[in-house]
Amino acid sequence: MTETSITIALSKGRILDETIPLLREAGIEFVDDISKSRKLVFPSTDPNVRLLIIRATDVPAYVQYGGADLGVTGKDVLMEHGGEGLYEPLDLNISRCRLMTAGVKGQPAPQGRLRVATKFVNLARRYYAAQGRQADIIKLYGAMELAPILGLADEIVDIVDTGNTLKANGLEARDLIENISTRLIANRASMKMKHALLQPIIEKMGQAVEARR
Ligand code: PRT
Ligand code: MG
Repeated sequence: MTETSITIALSKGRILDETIPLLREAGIEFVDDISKSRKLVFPSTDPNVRLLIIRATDVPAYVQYGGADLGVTGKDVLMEHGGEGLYEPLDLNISRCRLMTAGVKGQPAPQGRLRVATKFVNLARRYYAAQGRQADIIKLYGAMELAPILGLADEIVDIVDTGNTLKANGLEARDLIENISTRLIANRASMKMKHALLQPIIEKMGQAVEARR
């Protein structure tokens, strides 16, 4: 990769739809019809910029290790990753949600040691430690809502938006851990070496975010 080109790692899924209009205002649009493509790397209308579409959870690693100069991912994912080697120049204020603890409705968490099921194991470990609660963390990759119902865990740590998913599964939200939104992240070395290329993109995306507030 030369100093004149940059790579931006985008999260596929719900974040992508809301990222596309912000990129457009920075002059960056897909050339291909991404819905019909099986590619992972896409050219853009800016000849200096190529775009990756990858899993949200993989975006921090790509940016940390320089596979991409910029990335777009949720604050939840960044908190779980830890943020080493990353700058976070912009809050994109999209895909907003809350990171919460939840448990079976009407069945308060037991005193003493807790069993907690989550895909956010690092984050959960830090959170319960900061609360002074002893917790055994059980790593799951999806359908966290099942764990308390089947007696696998006393609580889960998960993303809540409307609360409908919790409700449909007989659970209730308990404590707010963090308000979440999508962030623009940058590789530390790229911010120095490619500043002239990155700065205008960060600035224009920032203006697009402000215009929507
Ligand atoms: O699907 P995959 O395993 O590839 O990854 P992913 O599920 O992390 O991707 P995706 O696209 O579903 O979500 C990516 C990011 O979107 C998250 O990291 C959050 O930053 C953000 N986000 C915003 C959400 C939600 N809102 C959301 N509602 N991520 C997940 N949810 C899920 C939540 O896990 C739960 O199952 O929606 C359900 C809760 O929604 P309500 O409205 O029923 O409360
Ligand atoms: Mg998903």
